[in-house]
Amino acid sequence: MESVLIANRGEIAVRIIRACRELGIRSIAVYSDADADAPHARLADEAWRLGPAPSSESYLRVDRILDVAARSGAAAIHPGYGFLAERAPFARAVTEAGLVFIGPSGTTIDEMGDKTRARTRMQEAGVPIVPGTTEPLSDADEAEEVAASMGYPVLLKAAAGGGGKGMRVAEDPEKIRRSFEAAAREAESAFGDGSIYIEKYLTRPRHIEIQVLGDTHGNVVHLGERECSIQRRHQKLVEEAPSPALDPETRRRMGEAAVTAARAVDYAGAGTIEFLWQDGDFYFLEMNTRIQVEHPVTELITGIDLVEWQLRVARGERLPWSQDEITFEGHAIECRITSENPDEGFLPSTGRIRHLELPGGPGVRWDGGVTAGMEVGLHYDPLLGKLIVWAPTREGAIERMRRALGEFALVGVDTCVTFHSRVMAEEAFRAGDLSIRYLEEHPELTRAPERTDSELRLAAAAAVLLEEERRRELAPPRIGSGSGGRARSDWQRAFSPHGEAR
Ligand code: MV4
Repeated sequence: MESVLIANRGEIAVRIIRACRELGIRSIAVYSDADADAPHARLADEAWRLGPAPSSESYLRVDRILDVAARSGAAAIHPGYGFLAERAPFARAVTEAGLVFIGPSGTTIDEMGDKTRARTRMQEAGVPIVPGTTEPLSDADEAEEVAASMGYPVLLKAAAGGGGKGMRVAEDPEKIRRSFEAAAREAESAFGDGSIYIEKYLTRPRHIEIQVLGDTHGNVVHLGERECSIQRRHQKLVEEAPSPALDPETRRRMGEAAVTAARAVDYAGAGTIEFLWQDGDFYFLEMNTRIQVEHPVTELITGIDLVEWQLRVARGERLPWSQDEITFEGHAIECRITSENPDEGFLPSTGRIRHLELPGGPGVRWDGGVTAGMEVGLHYDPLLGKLIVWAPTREGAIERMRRALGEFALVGVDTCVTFHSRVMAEEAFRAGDLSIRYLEEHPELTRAPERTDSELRLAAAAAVLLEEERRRELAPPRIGSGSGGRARSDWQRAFSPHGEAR
């Protein structure tokens, strides 16, 4: 497997290219016209154009990706996450073209994509599932009957769904019929399949997921859990490992359940078993058959490079660890940095990145897919990169994250950095009191507070830069300043160590 085509973009494409390089594997990037100068296209050993900016004309074009794979001589394709990562037909097309798909088989992707089949497989394997049906409901009458027998509130879910589409809560018998019809309609339009099943509604659960890793020789291990409860509209914002809620015994039980789940489907590669956790009990929710955005927090507490091991497993290597040899050290937190304004309802922001200053120092990692000078548009997901920190304790990780967020400076598009600083300072978060209702319960995190120092600093930087740019555009080209060196720009004057922030 000397070469891998990365069928993705942004931070995950950069992440995979780096893992390829460390293994001496040739990296082949693909890019759309909007990404011609993007970091992933520049960092790879070679880069091939897919087509115009829209994903439907580029990153989702299976025919064009396979055509590049053939012309570049790629031996394998890594789908990353999103785009085609969990589309069984793509996985099958890759293997039918004689290439290695870095991920599980199309059959496994299909099986875990059908939420009722997944629940059935887990129930058979003895993995606890949320109480409810494992078959779609035939009609609103059956929904009414089953809900009455289970007790309200109940949750109606799309069998072909996931990520919250086609989901409806019904608090009482008056609502069940309307909720069932609405869920079926939404599921039909979102997935072309209106099948709906029903579960007992857990009112304040935590979202805790377990990372699993399997090879093609029947070995499966788990790499501990990630707490992913801080979400907005099913988009995770802050993740951490380990979860502040789990005691060692529950961690062992959940890990065991996750390994059982992976074995039940002969899982090969990196996968994630999602659970809901409430009042000390946990229930299987879904299985994700891809590398996830938040994988770095697991890497930092286990010391295992998950993308490297996806590649190693894909080329037939055996996992070198028994479960007991997987150890956990310290605490890691990830903040997703998106081009969204948290004080305008996370409104997506576009523009050119005029300036980017990244944090560093001990225990700070930036997995990014952007550089200064790049245009941020609306074609793709607003994720610019992830800021991840590690420290020996959770408290240490929180303080380190606060420092790192304070060092982060991006001028040109809005970001949600200030939201993350507020979360790190918020007492329920600091106490580990989390659930999927966190944002709902802390509305103050997404209001415009009085401007904080770092916000003032950033506003000043932006004003200086924009003024400098305006002057540059107006001024005649400089022949060479008398002092021999370039005159110090307003920016340097304003922010040099001995300069005072305005
Ligand atoms: C649930 C639930 C409460 N009770 N199932 C959200 C999308 C999909 N992953 C399943 N989801 C949920 N299923 C029962 N029986 C609450 C959610 C849920 C959720 C789950 C995890 C993380 C964030 C969430 C946000 C809203 C709802």
